[in-house]
Formats: sequence, C-alpha cells, structure tokens
Amino acid sequence: MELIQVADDVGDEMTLVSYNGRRYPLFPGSMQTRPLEKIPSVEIRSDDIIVCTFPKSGTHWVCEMVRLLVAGQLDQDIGKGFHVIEGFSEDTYKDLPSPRILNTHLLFNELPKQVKENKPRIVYVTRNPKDVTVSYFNHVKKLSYNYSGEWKNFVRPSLEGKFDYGSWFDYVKDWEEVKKTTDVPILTLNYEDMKEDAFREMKKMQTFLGTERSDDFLQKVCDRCSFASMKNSKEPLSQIMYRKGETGDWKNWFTVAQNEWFDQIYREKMKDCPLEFRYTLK
Ligand code: PPS
Repeated sequence: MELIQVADDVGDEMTLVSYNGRRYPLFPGSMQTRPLEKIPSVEIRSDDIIVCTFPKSGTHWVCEMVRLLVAGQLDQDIGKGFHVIEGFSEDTYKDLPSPRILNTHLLFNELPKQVKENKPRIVYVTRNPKDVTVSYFNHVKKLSYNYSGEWKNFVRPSLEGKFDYGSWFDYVKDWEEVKKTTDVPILTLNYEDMKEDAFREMKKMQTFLGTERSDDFLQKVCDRCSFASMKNSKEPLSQIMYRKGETGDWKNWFTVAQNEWFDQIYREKMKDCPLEFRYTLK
C-alpha cells in the first residue's frame, strides 16, 4: 500500500492510495491501520446488510434509509459513519449489534471472503454516470485529495477510471455479471428511481429486508431522509456530503463537446450491457 500522485489531463495531481493494482482514497488513518490488506479476513455475519455503490451514487441516503427501516424508530443520529469496509479498521464496526449496516465501494470479488460463505444481504445502488462524475469532482475538490485541478481536465480521466475505485463502467458491468451468477441476495436500487418516488423504493427495501413497518412509518423515514433533512443534520461533513441532491445537475457542468464525448464512450463501453440510466426526471 503506497501513496501515489495521479494526474488529470493537464498534469494537476491528486493524492491516492495504491494497493494491489487498484486506487483508493486516503481515508483518515487508513495508512496506519492498513484496512486494505485486512479486507479479505474481515468477519461478515449472515445478518449483516451491506450497501454497495460506486462513489457518489447515494450511499449515505440509502444507508440512512436502511438504518431507520431496520431500527423501526426515528432517532437523531445520521450518516454512514465509520462502517465503510475498506475505509476504517474493522475495530470501528466489529462489535456493533446485529444487524450491522456496512457499506463499501469495493467490487464484489474484493469484498471479505465471508460474504460468499455467509451471504449477507446486499443493497446495490446505481446512479447515472454524468451526475456521479459531477458529484465526485466536487467531492475531490473539497476533501483530502490535494487536488486543485479543473472540471474540464477531470472528466475524461475520471470516466476512464484513472482515479479512486477505477471506472464507473467497469464497476456497473461487473455487478451486472455478479448478479447473474451469485447466490448472495442482492437488491438493486437506483438513485433516479429514489428521487422519483422514495416511498416506492422504500417498500422494495422493506420486502427485501423482511421488515414489517407501517406505511406511515415508511413515509416518516422518507421524510427524515429527504435531502434537506439530511443536509441540515449535525453529521460531520454534511455540508460537503449533501451538496445538491438532484438529478440533472450535470447539465450545469458538461460542455456540448464533453457530452458528445460521453455519449460516444458510453456506447463503446456499454455495448454488451443493456443497462440504461435516466439523466433527467420530469
Ligand atoms: S460517498 O462519498 O461516495 O459516500 O457519497 P454518496 O453518499 O454515495 O453520494 C453523495 C451524493 O448523494 C447525494 N445525496 C442525496 N440526494 C438526494 N437525497 C438525499 N437524501 C441524499 N443524500 C445524499 C449527495 O448530495 C451527493 O450528490 P450531489 O450530486 O453531489 O449532491
């Protein structure tokens, strides 16, 4: 595991962690506790719930919905906390009471070995790659990446997978393949679907997780997890993590040329994968 500098299109660099041919963000304290090397042996319980996402796809939102749904009560805490499998030492989540709600941006085959044995429930969340890229650019600019570059030089290397967690395309294609073959239970949710009707998506979570909360409670969870409510929480970094919370903000960022390039690379990379995303909502 080593610190590396990765350059954008004009040589502006960001600091990342390199390990086993993959790139990760520099989570606080991660160089000291070395969680990346320990991931394969992290203990997974059969009643764990693991929220799996490409970064900036709605992880905090879904973790919070799942947490309140499972708890069956609305409380004051908020956020996905230190339960990022690859981000923090196992000590930060190993003694949590069941069911634990963990989250990760790892690929399925990078998850702890016990995932395949103990078959925890996985909630997998997708979001359209244009809004992901915008969200990620803002994330990188405000957090400890030491990156002073510009949007126009960031889009191409980002979508080509040069930065942490690699390419969005590889990530979603990998999960589509995994879903065809694994017997680990996976519920797929989508950010745009949740924006359209959070209550409807919450009902899917309820069915998948086997909870029996009333519609009234589910509606309260949706309200508690609205963008405005989460942004106003006392969660550390809430002003950074809850930036805009919209579908279609990419239109304020992508130039016509970037958009044309994006459409072309999307067609190439996704030619064997029938996944479709919505880039605006009515
Ligand atoms: S991270 O850092 O990868 O865990 O980020 P992640 O939580 O996956 O994604 C952050 C984006 O999700 C938006 N968000 C929400 N949108 C709608 N409603 C709610 N409640 C909500 N909570 C988080 C957040 O604002 C980030 O998107 P952008 O486009 O940057 O606003």
